[in-house]
Amino acid sequence: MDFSKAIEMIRKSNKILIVSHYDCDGLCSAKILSTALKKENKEISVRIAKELSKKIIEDIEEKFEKENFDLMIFSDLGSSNLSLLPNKDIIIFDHHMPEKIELPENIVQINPIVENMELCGAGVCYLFASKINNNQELIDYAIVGAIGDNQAEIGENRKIVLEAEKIKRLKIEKGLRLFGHINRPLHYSLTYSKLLPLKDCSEVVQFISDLKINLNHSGKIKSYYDLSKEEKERLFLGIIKERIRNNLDPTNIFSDIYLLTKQPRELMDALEFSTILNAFGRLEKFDEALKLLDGNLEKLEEVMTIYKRKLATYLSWTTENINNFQQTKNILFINAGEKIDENMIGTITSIIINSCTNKKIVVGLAWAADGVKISARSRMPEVDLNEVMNKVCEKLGGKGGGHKEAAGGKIEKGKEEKFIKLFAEEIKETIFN
Ligand SMILES: [Mn+2]
Repeated sequence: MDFSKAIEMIRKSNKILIVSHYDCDGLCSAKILSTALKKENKEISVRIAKELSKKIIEDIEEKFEKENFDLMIFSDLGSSNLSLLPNKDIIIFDHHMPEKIELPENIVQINPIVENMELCGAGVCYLFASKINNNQELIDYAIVGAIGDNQAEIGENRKIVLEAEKIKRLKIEKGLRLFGHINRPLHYSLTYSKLLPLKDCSEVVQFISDLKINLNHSGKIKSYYDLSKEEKERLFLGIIKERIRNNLDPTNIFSDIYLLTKQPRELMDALEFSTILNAFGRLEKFDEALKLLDGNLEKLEEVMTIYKRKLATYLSWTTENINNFQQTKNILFINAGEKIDENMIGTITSIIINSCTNKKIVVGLAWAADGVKISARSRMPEVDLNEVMNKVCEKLGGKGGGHKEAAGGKIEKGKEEKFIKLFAEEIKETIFN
């Protein structure tokens, strides 16, 4: 990736408007760019966007003109909307599939996909930041962005991971395959991990105490991270024994934990950090998210409580109705209408495909203010969701795209049934229901 043109544009400008995507990767991109550019004495303003519609781009252009900005940077978005972008000096740092038009002259685009590479948006921003100055400490956010987009082990992201380990900002440990290593009470993370064939929390608490592990840690409940080496060993052995006894594979219980050594405890586990940023984004707490990234943890607990409550409500609605949803042999359609917040339909489809169904593709549809938000997840290697979503949404006058295993789109309200039919046809199946 050649950053020279982008650097030249940065050197010439003073007041820069950064427009970034609202998910973990986008928020991390905004953090990296704004920190690095402030260091260069640029005046910076950040705008977080869920998507780039015509209306949003008009808003951005108006702000740009009114407040006399001289450069616009898009991060973790922009490439798929090239023809909508205004005729101003623009830099794009993105890793989404570019719109298939000739790149307008006013735009400098840095997109690893164009060069057949894989790197998350925050990774692109980090490489750029490290070209303009010493910005090593920003590597944390490149890693969190990659984890948020589920690609830390892939392509160029891997190189950044190795660099972070080398400068000791990242430590990768083998640990139990569960979520919330540092900040979740152990019995919760164990219960949700499904590592144990036990039904509920109280059985897990009993299991832990049978192993002579004291969950109490000066009035607070221990997390996985709080266990001593000996306690961890007892826990590993206990889980392995329990799994063998129940005829479950005892080998598949570990995963890598990415520990950001310089972050506060709340944000030290990169996976927890990415979940937090996604939660802030989906609740549209953009200012709070940027403050969190600047080290202000005041709102963390409050926002996460709201998020967990919402997620639990949506998830129980989905699982209660799962047998009534339209489905084919391979696809489950969660046509949620107003039952699920459009910002969270993607999370729900991810959870459902990972732990609540044997279907190979899950598609969620939820009402948004300006149409129906669609989110699809696939674990069928022969399917390219980016292509399918793009084609089907466009047929219905909407827009869609993304990645091979995860893609999204938007169509007009009332076209849900047509979408479902066309989508199933595109995957070449008939709807039985
Ligand atoms: Mn991204």
